[in-house]
Amino acid sequence: VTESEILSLSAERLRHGSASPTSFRLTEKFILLLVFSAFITLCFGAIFFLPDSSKLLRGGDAGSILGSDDRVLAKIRKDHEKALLEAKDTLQKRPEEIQQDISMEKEKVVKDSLARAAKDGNQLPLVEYRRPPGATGHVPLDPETRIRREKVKEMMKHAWDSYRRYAWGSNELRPVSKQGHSSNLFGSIKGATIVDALDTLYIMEMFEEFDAATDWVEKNLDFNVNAEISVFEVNIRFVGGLLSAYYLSGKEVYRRKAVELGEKLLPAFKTPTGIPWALLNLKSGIGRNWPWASGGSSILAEYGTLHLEFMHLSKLSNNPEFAQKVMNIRKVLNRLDKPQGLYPNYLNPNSGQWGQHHVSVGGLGDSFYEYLLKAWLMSDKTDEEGKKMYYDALQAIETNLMRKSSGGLTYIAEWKGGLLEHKMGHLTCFAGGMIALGADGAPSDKTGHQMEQAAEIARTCHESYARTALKLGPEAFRFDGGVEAIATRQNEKYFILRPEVIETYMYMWRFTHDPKYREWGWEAVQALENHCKVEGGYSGVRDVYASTPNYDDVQQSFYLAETLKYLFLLFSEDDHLPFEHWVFNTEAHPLPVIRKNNSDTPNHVE
Ligand code: DMJ
Repeated sequence: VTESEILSLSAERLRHGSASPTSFRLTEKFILLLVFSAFITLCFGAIFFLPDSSKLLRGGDAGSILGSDDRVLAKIRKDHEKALLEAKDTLQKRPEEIQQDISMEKEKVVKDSLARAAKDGNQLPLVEYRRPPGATGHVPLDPETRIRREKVKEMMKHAWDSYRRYAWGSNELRPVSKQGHSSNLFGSIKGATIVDALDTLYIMEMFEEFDAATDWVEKNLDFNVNAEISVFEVNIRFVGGLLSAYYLSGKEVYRRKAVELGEKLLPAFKTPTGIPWALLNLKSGIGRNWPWASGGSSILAEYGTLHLEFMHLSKLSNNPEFAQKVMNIRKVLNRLDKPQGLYPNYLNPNSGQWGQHHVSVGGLGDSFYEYLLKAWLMSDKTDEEGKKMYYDALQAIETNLMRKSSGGLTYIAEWKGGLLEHKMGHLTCFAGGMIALGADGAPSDKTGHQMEQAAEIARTCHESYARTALKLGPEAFRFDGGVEAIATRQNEKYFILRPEVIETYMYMWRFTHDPKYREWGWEAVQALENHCKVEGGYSGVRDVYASTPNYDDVQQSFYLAETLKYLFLLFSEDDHLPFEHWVFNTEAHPLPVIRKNNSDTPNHVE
């Protein structure tokens, strides 16, 4: 029966007036029966197929259905009340408390996601790699500078090829005996020279060598060692070297290895104050301090030289723990009284009190000051705390340690409980470069003064070289007993290929373009070639005042990381690793400035 047939039947009935049920014709009755039985089938079907039908069929009565509705309603009401109470609680909190809750919640989310990632075997979050400007440079226009730059590259090639030939995989090379050398600073971690040299190879565009080094790192660099290492040395050379190699090349293996090693260093911070131990067993995670350091103290230049690398580790791993650890060091230091505004070299990690009141801008103190300034620069100048600590410390150093000799040489002495020792270390010579780097950010009336100080320190350090037979600087020189800028003790006359004087020439050249700094750098190149170069590489010498070199038979890894890199940059254009984009760690490993518009800026992590 079609719709139109039913319609026509109804129309006919209308035409004949209203019809009683008894007057239905057979066909009509049949159609009605059909419609009725369809309706019954539909109702019956509904009992089976409606969502709650099973309950009905299981014999659930109306009361129990109503009961479950009540329960649902009660739960909704309870949730609602709970949410209201929570909202009320939150509104009663102070904004700082709310902020703290948010950061704790955020931290928890990060930790959970890291734990999940670790479980998946994928330890690192995805980061977008963008090469910062100036990773490689171009040939200088000036022909003499071009030749000098090429010469430095040749020196690097000789140092690297010799290491590769005689000591591949060892930490350092013995260039006279032509074999490997292992210092106990790295425990049984291997390949210090390879990791320290990576970025120098890259910036000199020695890519075949860089690839060979990468291959070694991928296959052999292993931190799962049951041995005690120096936290400071491993951080500045290995973590720093790996981070720079990552930022220059974008190769993931370097990010992975840097974070892996950073995690291995974290147990060093398990002390009552959070001031890390100097030495750490990488397997057991047990730390201790150097036995000779004032009553079990940690060393300022060691625990104070982790900041730059650890901020980058947090950035590259999304793990805020690294940054928190180094920010806590600052907190501890800021709570302490400083004698004359100076930072003693020794601090006890258990009591949080200073050890002996010895102050130095050379060994045991040096890079702590450097990292305060560079933390500020690397944070895109947002780390105001680091900035203040640096300029305050420099003021105290100027007042208490900086002196001028009767011959007119400015030097930075050592301070021992208020008494001055008129000696300046080769290590202290880095301060010329540091002061020049910070001069621009100093209060405006101090900028010129600090540039002068930097230039004077550079001149003094140059004198310490010029007054020797080999034209290489001694380990320490004195300004007493009638001498100026000369080593008087036999055990201070050695030169171990250190970079600090050349580092200062490089900074001074960039800031002043005074040609004398390139000349002084070139003098150093000639001295290195004449007195340190041997068939199997470059060696340190035991006495710079002797007319012929007595070799110490060690090619230090920092010779490739720092000395040759700073020489190369001294003879390069300023846009190669420009200071507005890169900050050098204390081992000369370039780290990019962390831009403030990036949500991962150091202050944000803090
Ligand atoms: C390097 O390892 C670093 O420059 C450190 O800060 C001090 N000593 C050596 C180089 O002399």
